[in-house]
Amino acid sequence: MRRQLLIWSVAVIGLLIGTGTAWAHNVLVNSDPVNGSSVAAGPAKVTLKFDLPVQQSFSTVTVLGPDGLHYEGGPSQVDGNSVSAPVNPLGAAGKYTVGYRIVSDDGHPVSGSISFTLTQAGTGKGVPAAAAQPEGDSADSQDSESGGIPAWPWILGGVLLVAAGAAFALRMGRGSDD
Ligand SMILES: [Cu+2]
Repeated sequence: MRRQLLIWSVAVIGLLIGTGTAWAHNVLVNSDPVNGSSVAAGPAKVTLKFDLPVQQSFSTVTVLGPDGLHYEGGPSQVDGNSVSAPVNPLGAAGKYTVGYRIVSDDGHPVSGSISFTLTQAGTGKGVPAAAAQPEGDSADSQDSESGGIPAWPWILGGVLLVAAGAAFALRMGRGSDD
């Protein structure tokens, strides 16, 4: 009975997709500069675009240079699905990492990074991390994180369902084949 296996597979996949959207956070879909790109001159600002609206509070964007110094030029601004931050003139040529930490549409914090390469050194000078950090930001961000619901019970539940479905389908198949 192959059909049983098929039905179970479809049911389990459907369930996983269903719970998947239930715990889905915002996902970065685009950026300017594009992740992995090379630029000859430093951008005046960086923009990160997500698939869902970003909440106004607690969003931070940092630009870290190859010299370990920060080049973000001020606090980030949220506009719908996008978060942008002004960028100071860049310094040394090399890889710049744009780190982000946002509060997603469902209230969960989402963080990650993209990078781009500056091919020609600019005239700018970065600042050390401590000076670049917006005041009181880290404490606020941690508060928002503690309110999140962990995803692991859902993942564990999904894994158990798949296992149960597979075992059931195998037993059904074996019984009818014999
Ligand atoms: Cu979430």
